[in-house]
Amino acid sequence: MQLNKLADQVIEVGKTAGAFIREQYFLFNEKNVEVKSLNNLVSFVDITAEKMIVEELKTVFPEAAFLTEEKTIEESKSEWLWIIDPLDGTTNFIHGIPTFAVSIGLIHKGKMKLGVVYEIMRNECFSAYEGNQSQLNGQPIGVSERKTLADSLIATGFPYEKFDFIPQYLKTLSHLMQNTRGIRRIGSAAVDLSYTACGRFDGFFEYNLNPWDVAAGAFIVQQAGGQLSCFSGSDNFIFGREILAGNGLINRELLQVIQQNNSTSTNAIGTNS
Ligand code: 2AM
Ligand code: CA
Repeated sequence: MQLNKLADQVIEVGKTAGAFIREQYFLFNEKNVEVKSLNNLVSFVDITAEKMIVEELKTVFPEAAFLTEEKTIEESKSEWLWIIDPLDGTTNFIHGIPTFAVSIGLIHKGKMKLGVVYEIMRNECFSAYEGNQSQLNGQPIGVSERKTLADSLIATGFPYEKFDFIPQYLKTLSHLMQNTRGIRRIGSAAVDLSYTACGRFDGFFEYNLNPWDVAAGAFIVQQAGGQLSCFSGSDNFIFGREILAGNGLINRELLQVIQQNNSTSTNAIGTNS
C-alpha cells in the first residue's frame, strides 16, 4: 500500500465532496433538516456527501471496510477501515456558520495510517499519512511551542446531548477561563484538531465524541508532533468517546486540570445515562 499516493487520492475525494457541500451551503433551507436524536441533525447534504465519498473510496481501495456517521453503507469486517464524517460541524452548516469539514481517516489493524480533514469554506486541506509530517494544502505543519496553559489558546466542544457531567466540565472551563489566553468553541472537532495540528490552538478537549469526529484530525495532530490521550491518560482516544489533544508541552497541565475537576465532583462523569 503506497500511502503517499492514497493520500493524494483521498484529498481529491474530500475536495470533491467538499465542493458539493459548498454549493449546497448557499442553497440550504432549514426545511431540509431532520432530527436524528436530541440536537443531532442531518440533511440530504450529509447523506449525499457520504455516498459520494464511499463510492469513490470503494474504487480507490476495494479491500477496506467502512465506519461512517450516516451509515449509508453497512459496516463489515476488514483489517483496513475507513472512518468517515462527511460533514463535521452539521449544526454550523445548518445555521449558516461557515466552519465545517469533511473528515476521512484510515486505520489498519487498529492503527491510524492516514487522515484528511478538508475545511470547506476556507479551502484548507489538512492531511497526514504514516511516516510523513502533516500538511496543510501541501505544506508541512507542526504544533505550537507554547509551554504553559497561561500562554495557551484552548479549544473545546460543549456538551450537546448528554448533560450529566456538566458540573465537572464547568469547573474545568472556569479554571481555563482564568488561567489561559482564552477558550474557543468552533463546533467541529475535526477542525479543532486540525487547528491544534498547525499551532493555531495549543490544545483541545471534548467529551462524548464519535470515532468519525476525531479519527482523521487526531492522526493529523500526531503526525504534526502533538500528543493525544483520553481523560484517564490512556490512548483509546479514537473509540473512547473523550479526547485531549495538545502540542505535547501543555498536555500534562491540561490533563491535570480535567482530572482534578472530575475527581472532586460528587457526580460520576461520562456515564452515558
Ligand atoms: P457533527 O457536526 O458531525 O455532528 C462539536 O461539539 C463536535 O461534536 C462536532 O464534531 C460534531 O460533529 C459533534 N456533534 C455535535 N452535535 C452532535 C450530536 N448531537 N450528536 C453527535 N455529534 C455531535
Ligand atoms: Ca457529521
